[in-house]
Formats: sequence, C-alpha cells, structure tokens
Amino acid sequence: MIAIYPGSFDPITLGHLDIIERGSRLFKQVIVAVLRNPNKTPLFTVEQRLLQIQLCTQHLPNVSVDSFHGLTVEYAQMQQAQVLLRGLRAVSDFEIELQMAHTNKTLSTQIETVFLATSNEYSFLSSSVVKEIARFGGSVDHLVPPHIALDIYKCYNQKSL
Ligand code: COD
Repeated sequence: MIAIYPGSFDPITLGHLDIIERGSRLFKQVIVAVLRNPNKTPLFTVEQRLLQIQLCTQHLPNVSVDSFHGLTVEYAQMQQAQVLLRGLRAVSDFEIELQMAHTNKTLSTQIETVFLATSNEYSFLSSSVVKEIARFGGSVDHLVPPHIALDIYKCYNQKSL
C-alpha cells in the first residue's frame, strides 16, 4: 500500500521523522507531501523544506518527498495512494485530526486515514515549539535533525541582524 504523509513540516521535527520511520515499516511506499499554502508565511520555503526532508529520510529507501497544492485526497488519488498517514499527540490533535479525516472521507471514500500515536518522548513536540524556542535563542538540537537545527539558527540570526 502507498501512504501519503501530508503536512506543513515547517520545519520537520524528530516527531515527524519518527512517524515517517515507523510508517515506512508498515507501508510499501511513503510519500512525504509538503502543502504549498499561499495563505501562510512559513519560516522555510517549500523548496528548503523539501531538501531538509530529503536529507533526513535518505536512509529510508521506500520514502520519497514531494509537494502539492489543493486537496490532499486529490493528490493522494493522483499518486494512487490508499492511505493518509497522520500522527496523534494529544486530545487536542484528536479533535482536529478526526474532523480532517471525516472531511477527507466525504471527499473520497477510497482513501483511509491511518493514525500513529506519537512516541512518548515526542508527545510535546511541534514545529511551532521548535520555532518559539529558537526565536528566543534556545537550543533545538534535541528536537530536530542536526542540519535542520543549523538552518534554523541561521534563519533567526539573519532575522535578528
Ligand atoms: N509526534 C507525532 N506526530 C506529529 C508530531 C509529533 N511530535 N508533530 C506533528 N505530528 C503530526 C501531526 O499531528 C500531523 O498529523 C502531521 O504530523 C503533520 O503535521 P504538520 O503540523 O507539519 O502539518 P499540518 O497538520 O499543518 O498539515 C495539515 C494539512 C496540510 C495536511 C491539511 O491542512 C491539508 O490537508 N490541507 C490541504 C487542503 C485539504 O485537503 N483540506 C481538506 C482536509 S481538512
């Protein structure tokens, strides 16, 4: 089965990576799909995020990285995927994720959403938390892969010049 792991990944964290690694053991192929969202002002461009994700998933031969715009289910159908892979952290995630899964089901009955519970050590982790810590000068070395931590520090140093 082919699974799409859609998201913003601004930036990808160790929590995302954990879901990708575990998903790659469950599915024949996992496509990490970055949404091109013109309504958001991200820290990293889509191209930067694609490169960041490629670098930290290169040890996983059945994982590929792509971007998309529009509806996730339409992208999934285009890729002949059967599954949308999502991660669940807390009850707050559950409400949003359930709503998203139901909405996607109304758009395509062929595509199932599969949730993986977060690993304990990443249950607090989000891209927003990473950005907030870095913005105030804290270390994010334990939260993201090393090359992404460097990208983040570079970004905030430039912004504060
Ligand atoms: N541990 C486990 N899982 C995690 C962790 C963690 N520490 N951090 C994040 N995750 C999970 C999230 O719960 C999510 O499942 C996934 O990783 C991606 O997270 P984000 O934050 O990078 O991406 P989102 O949730 O902002 O992505 C939202 C989409 C882009 C998928 C959504 O907006 C979408 O599908 N948009 C396209 C339009 C569409 O189809 N709309 C209809 C559906 S509502």
